[in-house]
Amino acid sequence: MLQTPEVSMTSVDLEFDQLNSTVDALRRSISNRLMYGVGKDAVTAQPRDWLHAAELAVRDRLVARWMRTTRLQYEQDVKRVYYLSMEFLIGRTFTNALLALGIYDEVRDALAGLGVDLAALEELEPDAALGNGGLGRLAACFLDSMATVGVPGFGYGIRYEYGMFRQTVVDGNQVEMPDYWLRAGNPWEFPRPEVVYTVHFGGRTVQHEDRTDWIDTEHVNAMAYDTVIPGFATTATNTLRLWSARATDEFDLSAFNQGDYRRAVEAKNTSEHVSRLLYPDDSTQAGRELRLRQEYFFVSATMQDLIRRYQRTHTHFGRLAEKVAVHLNDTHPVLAIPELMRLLVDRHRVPWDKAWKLIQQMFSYTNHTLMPEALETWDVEMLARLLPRHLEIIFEINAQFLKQVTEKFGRDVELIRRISLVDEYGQRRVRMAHLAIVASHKVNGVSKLHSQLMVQNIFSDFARMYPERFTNVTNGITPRRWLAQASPSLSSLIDKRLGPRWRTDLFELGRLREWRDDPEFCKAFHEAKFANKLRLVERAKRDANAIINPEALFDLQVKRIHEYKRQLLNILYVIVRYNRIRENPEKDWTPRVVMFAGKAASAYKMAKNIIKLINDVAKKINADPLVGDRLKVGFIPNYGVSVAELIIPAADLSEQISMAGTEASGTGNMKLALNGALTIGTLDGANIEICDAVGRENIFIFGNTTDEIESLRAAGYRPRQIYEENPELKVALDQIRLGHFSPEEPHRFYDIFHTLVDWGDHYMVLADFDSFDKTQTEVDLKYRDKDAWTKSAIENVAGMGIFSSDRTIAEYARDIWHVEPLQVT
Ligand code: 26V
Repeated sequence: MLQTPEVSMTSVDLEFDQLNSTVDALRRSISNRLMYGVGKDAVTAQPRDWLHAAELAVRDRLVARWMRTTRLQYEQDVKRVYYLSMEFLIGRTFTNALLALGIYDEVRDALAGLGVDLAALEELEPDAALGNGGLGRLAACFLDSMATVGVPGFGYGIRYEYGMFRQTVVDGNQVEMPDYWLRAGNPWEFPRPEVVYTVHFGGRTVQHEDRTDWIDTEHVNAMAYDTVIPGFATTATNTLRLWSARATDEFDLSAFNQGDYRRAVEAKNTSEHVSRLLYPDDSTQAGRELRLRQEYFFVSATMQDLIRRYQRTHTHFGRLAEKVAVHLNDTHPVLAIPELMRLLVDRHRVPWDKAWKLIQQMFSYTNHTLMPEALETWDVEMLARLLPRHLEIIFEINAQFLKQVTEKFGRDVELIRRISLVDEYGQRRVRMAHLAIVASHKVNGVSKLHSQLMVQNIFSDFARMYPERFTNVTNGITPRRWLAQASPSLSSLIDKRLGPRWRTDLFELGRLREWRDDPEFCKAFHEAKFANKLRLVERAKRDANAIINPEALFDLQVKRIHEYKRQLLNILYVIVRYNRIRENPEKDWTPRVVMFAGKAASAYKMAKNIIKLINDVAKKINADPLVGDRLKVGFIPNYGVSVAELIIPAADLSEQISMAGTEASGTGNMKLALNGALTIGTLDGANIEICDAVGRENIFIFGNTTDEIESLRAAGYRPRQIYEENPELKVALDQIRLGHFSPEEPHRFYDIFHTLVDWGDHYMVLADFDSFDKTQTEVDLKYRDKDAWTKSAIENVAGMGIFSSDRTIAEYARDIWHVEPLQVT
């Protein structure tokens, strides 16, 4: 640890300006920041410079709160939560900070006084897209909620220089572009060059009588970057600390002196690769070693930081578990367990049993997927090479664990094989989820159904071993970003009826039910939704030159492209609907705009082909004069947090159509319902709880349940039979097969056809088609009855109280972390 000695911590009271936030004061601050922070004047300033200046002025107003919260946390010696996640999908920060501080209008007016349009600036900020999908966005919602409810929580992760790739669509195909989000600098982060830890790799271990040493390692430094996380309507703030890799030696001076400049910087470059980019993929072997290095890199720095912070106020480790909770966001940070064991036992000489006990009290783990292929395992051979000491520790943990298993269940060889931390079939591998469960006092799933399936299926042996360990905490979303920020029109309508309190107590929305029969309120609600549809229509015109009819039903499926999420079911139905319209154009069709958005993992061929199919189908339908406004199909590129904020509030219908038993929770489903979209969905993940919350008559449920899926499979599922027996479905599938949408390359979708018809249709698309089709007809009927639709939309918003991530965080705090909110007065 290269900490500067703490002599620099004096108790002199600094004199600094208390910043107030009147329009005048803000205008002055922004001007000052433009001059002295950015180094421009009003003549030379570009829009980006104004954004930067405004961001700095806003940031200044957060810093005093941040310092104060940090001081209070020390004074109250509070228990802290370390939320470890490989992903944080933050999106933009500027607007969020303005709303948290309650100075949006003031900053808008201050900028207007300087001749600058706030809305135009907001759009210039790049998204911090340090994540892939649901898991990463959940972490970001949790940061917002922890700060808002006052839980002293630190997010810890990696400061990737390249985040999630930018998706462009060229000729209907996804093309990935690098996302160098730091290009223009990141005004929200504070580099902490004095907070640096060395992280070791490789080498070997030496056993001494009383200790083990890990020697001959290579190393890289981890340097901290801190971002303030403001709480909403509270002065409490939290910190997101992201680690960036720095070479331990700047360059090889002797190589440099010999004129070999390339070799001189080579080692530096290689070691700094570790924080270069976010893994966009869970479908290739390539780069696995670098990914393992990333995982260890960030947890090692984090555990060293944890110990250092604890030791600032404590002389021995006896109270560590009273003061610290460590949460594992999926298995990616699981190496924190052997790393903390190593630090405690090898470095601080805590006896093994005592250290292990502390760890079990401190750690907890959330599982985010049941897909067996997504459960992480690491090759024993690779671990032995990169982290030899950690492998020894894992083996020791396993030995003690298997002893307990035997004590409890007798010598059951099959059980031992299944439950062991080491998978001995073929290449030996360490099962990270097993390690997480053994070391944690609580393990949770992310929806009721998922938590139930978790203990019935993938973790059933563990549930017998440790029944009290397993629990559910249903996911949630932050209403600040997903309603207040994303939908100003709906928010201000709600404010007029309920006041602003719903932002921090989402159950308040329940009171909207009082007005569901009030024609005036229903009209205003409809208008607020319509304003959001118009906003999207205008953007579609501006950015894609697309003309869409705002009166049409806006049907939205937004999420990662994956077979289990079944974008194919949706597009198949679109094709059937298209054929019907062509057959009978004169019928009184309910006009629809079907929109898709989402990224495909770059190595996931099938997912990329699904994107191409959607675009080919869209091209054909949108150009067909016989169809006109009755049906339009669009693929919106580059789905991410900011695109979501634009399109989710415009949706009428939310497609949540995964095969039952595959979507752990879903959080897009919550965002859409909170914005007044009605869900068409299967009884999967959190859809079930959404159904309970909004009422069966305000949601469109279809398809086979998890039990039915299982029986179908057991009875021998035959998709070809469904294909043969449903003539309209057969036509649609044949059109796909024969190149109706891809005449220039008739076999383009050969694999899609056969996957569904002949290769087992693993996600049972055809089995659910008929039910989906019939339910879509109900959707049309209801949409034609504007009042009934609006009433249901209101019921959806009103029922969303339970899906606030504030509720989720309160449950984690009470049942898992055992932390109290900070007292800020
Ligand atoms: C795995 C890997 C493996 C290596 C490369 C990068 C990578 C990235 C992500 C993952 C696991 C993703 C799991 C995930 O995102 N699960 C989603 O979690 C949401 C929050 O709990 C939940 O709502 C979604 O249903 C679930 O799919």
